[in-house]
This record gives sequence, structure tokens and C-alpha cells, in this order.
Amino acid sequence: MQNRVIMLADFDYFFAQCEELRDPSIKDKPVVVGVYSGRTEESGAVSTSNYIARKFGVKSGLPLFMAKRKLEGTDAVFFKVDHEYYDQISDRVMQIFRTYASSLEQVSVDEAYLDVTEAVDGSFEKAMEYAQKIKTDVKVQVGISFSIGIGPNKLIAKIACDSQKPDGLTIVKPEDAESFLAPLSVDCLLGVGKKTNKRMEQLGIRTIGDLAKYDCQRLIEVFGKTIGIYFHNAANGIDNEPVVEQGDAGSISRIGTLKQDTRDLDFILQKTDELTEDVYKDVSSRKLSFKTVSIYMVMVDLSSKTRSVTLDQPVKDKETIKRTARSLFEKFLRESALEIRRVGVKVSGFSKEEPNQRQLTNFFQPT
Ligand code: DCP
Ligand code: CA
Ligand code: CA
Repeated sequence: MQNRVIMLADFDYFFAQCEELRDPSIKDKPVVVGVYSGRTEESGAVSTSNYIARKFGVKSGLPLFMAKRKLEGTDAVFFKVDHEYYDQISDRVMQIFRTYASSLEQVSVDEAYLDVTEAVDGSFEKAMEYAQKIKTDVKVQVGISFSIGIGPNKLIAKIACDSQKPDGLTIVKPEDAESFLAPLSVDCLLGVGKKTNKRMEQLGIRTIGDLAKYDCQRLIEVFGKTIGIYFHNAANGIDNEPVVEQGDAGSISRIGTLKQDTRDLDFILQKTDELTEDVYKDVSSRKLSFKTVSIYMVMVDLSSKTRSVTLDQPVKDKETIKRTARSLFEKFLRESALEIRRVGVKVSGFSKEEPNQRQLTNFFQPT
């Protein structure tokens, strides 16, 4: 097999960059985008911030009141998340990416893998130039900057991309993969969270290089077959996952905070019906049909839960979302005793074609 050339593009400080694009006069100020929970004016958390704000220690997840405190005395500007606008920008960039890649896999609103093997004839030298061209094109057409990682597979492209931000362009050729990965901490690998990291530390594994050399059989004993083998391969820079065009790309969802913690079905449905209206607007404007409806709950203890139903046929109407959400909530409330704090509605499993109509001809087939 010819070696592959895979890119991962990840937009820089995305939500905040979108706000700068909308109003370039804020570019030299700290910019913070927040999710306001609606409880009090101040409650909520930082969704993201530009790199000026990050210098003050303001990062994703920080409570907003702390962000305000850290930025006191500066000319910082604060925004509420505006997903609709960010999605539009994202769509425009993804469309441009599509013209450069033989397949495109969008993994989140601000991230996508591009398989450019064909476009650059498998050459990593050409890939560097090609990536530069994509960056310039998007900058001119949309005005957004992003970082690109280039590697022989998705795993390496992702780690390469993360290694240099913002506006980064990092290339890791197949022959350099091992030396590139070896010194990095194991938590750079997908699937190594706090718990796994700790477990690995106990085994004397700190870097990806340590993991690469570690006995595979022993890894399987500790983490199970699938995950053990995955870790072994990943540490050795092996990843054969293809870049798959998501025919049913992603999902459309809305989440909101309830005015008070509750277990009251009608109170919850009032909120989810509102959210459904928004979801539906998005779905219908993109002329999508969907097969899966999900609900999402954040409980008072801040644990989160989801429930979903996949229908037999793709549908595209609002009532199905409402009806399904209702029955999922009815069932969920019977199962859980905790009060609910936030709720969400999501549809996924998209198709573009018309929903299947049962056609008369199907009933009258000749016997
Ligand atoms: N996001 C969020 N809450 C988080 C993390 C991210 O709401 N805890 C949102 C806001 C981000 C977007 O997702 O703009 C993309 O997330 P990234 O992790 O890619 O972060 P950024 O794009 O903001 O910054 P970077 O330049 O580090 O990629
Ligand atoms: Ca990003
Ligand atoms: Ca990202």
C-alpha cells in the first residue's frame, strides 16, 4: 500500500476567533466566549478565549466570575456562545476543505481530517506546500486561521496538530514518527485520561516511548485485549483508521438550563419543546432527515445522562422529536430519583434524501 498523507486541521481559538471575525475592532483585546447558565447574570463558564485572554489565565472551563476577576482593569470583551453563527463559519471552511481532500472527516465543529494522499502524490514535501495553500485560501475566503498537523495516519496528524498552535503547520514524516512520539507524555494519546495515566505511571510508563517498548502481552492483561493492543499500536505510531466521509455527518443539538432543578415532566417538556424548535429550524434549513432522537440531562450532582431512540425509518418532522423526547423523559424519570438541572435535545443519523415513503407498488408485488 502506498503510504498515506493525512492532515488534521483544528481552528484556532474557534468561538473567540469567530467573534473577532464579526467585529475586528476587538482583535487586540482579551476576548472571552462564555456559556451563561441563566441562573444569575454572572453564573456560567468560559467556553473559549483568544490567546490574549489566555495570557491572563482565562481558559475553557473557568467559571466566568473568575475570568472577570482575572481580566479586571483590562478592556476585555465577553460574548455569549452563538452556535448558529459558529456553525455557519465552520460549514464554509469545511466546504473549502472538501475541494482539497479526496475524503473529509469532520470530527467536531472546528476539526476535520483530510486525506490528501492523491492530491500530493503521496509526497510529504508537496504536502507542506499544499497545507500552506489551504491555509491561505481559507484565510482569504473566510478569514479564519487554523493549525494543521500532517502525518502518515490520523493518530500522528492529530498529535502533530496539537503540538503547535495557533496558526501551526507541523509535519511528521513516516520515518520521523517514532522519534516524534517517543518523548511525549502518554496522555497525548486518545484514550489516556487521568485514571489510565495513573495506572500507566504505576507500571513505569510515562512517555509514549516507554509505552511503545512495554510488553504488549502485559498491556493486554492490564487493559484488556482491544485497548491493550490499541495502546501498543498507537505508541508505535500505527493507525490504519481510514478518513471516512461522514455521510450522516454529526448531529444537531441544543442544551439549556432549567429555571430550577426539577423532576416535573411538564416543566421539563416546556424547556425541551423550546429547544426542539431550534433543533428543528436547523434540521429543516439543511433539508435533513434523521433517524435518532436523544435527550441529555445534567443532574443536580452534575452527573450527565443521555437516552436515545433510533427509529426504523428516517423522518424529518418536529412532532416526532417532541413525542420521542417526551417518552424518553417519562421513562428516564421513572428510573432516576435525582432532580434535573440542564436538559438537551439532539437528532442524529442524518440522510439527505427524502424520507422513505412506503410506496403502494411495494405492497402489490407480483407473487
Ligand atoms: N469548547 C467549549 N468548552 C470546552 C472546550 C471547547 O465550549 N471546554 C468549544 C469552544 C472552542 C471549540 O469548542 O472554541 C473548539 O475547542 P478547542 O478545544 O479546539 O479549542 P479552541 O479552538 O477554542 O482553541 P485552540 O486554539 O486551542 O484550538
Ligand atoms: Ca480549535
Ligand atoms: Ca478542536
